[in-house]
Amino acid sequence: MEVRGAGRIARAAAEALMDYAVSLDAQSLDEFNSKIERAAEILLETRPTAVSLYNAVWIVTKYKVSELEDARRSVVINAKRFIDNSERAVEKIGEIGSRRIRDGDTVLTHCNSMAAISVISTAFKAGKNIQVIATESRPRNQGILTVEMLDEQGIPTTLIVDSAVRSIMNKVDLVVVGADVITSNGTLVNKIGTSQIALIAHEARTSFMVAAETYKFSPKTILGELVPIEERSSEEVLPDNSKYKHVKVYNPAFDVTPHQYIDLICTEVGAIPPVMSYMIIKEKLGWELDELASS
Ligand code: RI2
Repeated sequence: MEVRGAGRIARAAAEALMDYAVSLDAQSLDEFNSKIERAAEILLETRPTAVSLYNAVWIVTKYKVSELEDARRSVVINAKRFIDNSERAVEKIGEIGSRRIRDGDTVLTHCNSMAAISVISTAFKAGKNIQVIATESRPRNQGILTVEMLDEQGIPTTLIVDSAVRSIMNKVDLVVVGADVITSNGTLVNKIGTSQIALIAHEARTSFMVAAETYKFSPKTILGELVPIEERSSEEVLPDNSKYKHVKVYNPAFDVTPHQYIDLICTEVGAIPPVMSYMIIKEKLGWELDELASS
């Protein structure tokens, strides 16, 4: 949990693989490949939900070479390119998504998404007079990180508890959230609480936008795989529950928002309706079904 945010997790994994490849002691290409494969497995085990991690590891470890030193070079080149593209994607999402924010709008965001914050701050830097409402995002309160970041930029922000969303939705013009995973049919998996915000926005006819790099789309969902939802420690919710004999804590970190509640997904290659998600997986991520089935 030291690295948080789906994009940051992906970049950290790419960097870790790069550093490991540079210093890895191997006598043959086979030995290098199997050590990199093991490192990739260890990284993937750290977070079951965020597909950004899976895509980053896949992109960085995809090379076809016959010499050991070429393999080492490939990992370094792939990782650097991934990190660079990922940072540029966040900027581009800001440019594209901010066009949806009008002067005078109130924007609600949840948790701490760099992609969503990029949309908000790009609109603010363009001179739009906006207000932000940020949820606390229990149980780890990542909303506090968001308000800190917005405050540093001078963006007027109101912090609310998660359960105040319905009370305030009539004052909101647009909801912007990030993504941990987007499936092939445009379903969103994001920080717990996102789906009830989407439902409330839908009821109030408030637009709901997702800001997500293309590597947040999950290729495996084309094969029908379900997205595993990480359940985190009970101590995040109740620091000491040993005094209760009949109480347990259920603490899922993410929830599922159906595509019907999403107006738009803003990626670095354009703003798309959720039903176009399949195209992103096929054309941008370039996955082939047989490759997927064997990975
Ligand atoms: P960026 C976070 O989850 C939040 O759910 C956020 O919406 C999502 O990652 C995307 O964040 P966690 O990994 O990649 O902190 O846009 O549990 O920064």
